[in-house]
Amino acid sequence: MSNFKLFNFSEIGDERGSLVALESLKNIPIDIERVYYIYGTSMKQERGFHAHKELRQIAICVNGSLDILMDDGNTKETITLDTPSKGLLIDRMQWHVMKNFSPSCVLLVLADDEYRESDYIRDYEHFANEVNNA
Ligand code: T46
Repeated sequence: MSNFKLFNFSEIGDERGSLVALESLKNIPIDIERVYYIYGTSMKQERGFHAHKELRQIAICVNGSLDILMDDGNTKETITLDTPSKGLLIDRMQWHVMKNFSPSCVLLVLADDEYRESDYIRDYEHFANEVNNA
């Protein structure tokens, strides 16, 4: 049983292809305020290395694949995203590292707030202290 939440989205498919529809607070547990995407990453690059104090996000690999190392301060788990029909909840106070990007990877991220650098914890020791003192 995983400590991290992976959603299997309903696919609406026919001979023309597949479609996934996501609606705030309906089939995803966040109210979407911002959307960004990451692409053009190389296999050797790793990104992330932070946790968010308040921000909640859903990460969806809409093309290609990558691994996301998730760490809530107690449990670490590597989750592979390799289909547009799955979404990973990156909840508040979850350290995450994105790696093993396939050349074609496009990672779409839905976020429930605007960009705020002050919401990031980019130092692992600080993160671990915050989690253990919570
Ligand atoms: C996260 C993971 C999954 C902006 O100006 N606006 C934005 O909305 C975002 C997301 C980033 N930026 C700027 C901040 C940095 O100067 O873009 C630059 C790259 O951001 P960062 O180094 O934080 O990228 P990643 O890939 O390490 O992390 C990103 C998100 O920042 C982060 O919130 O959870 O993807």
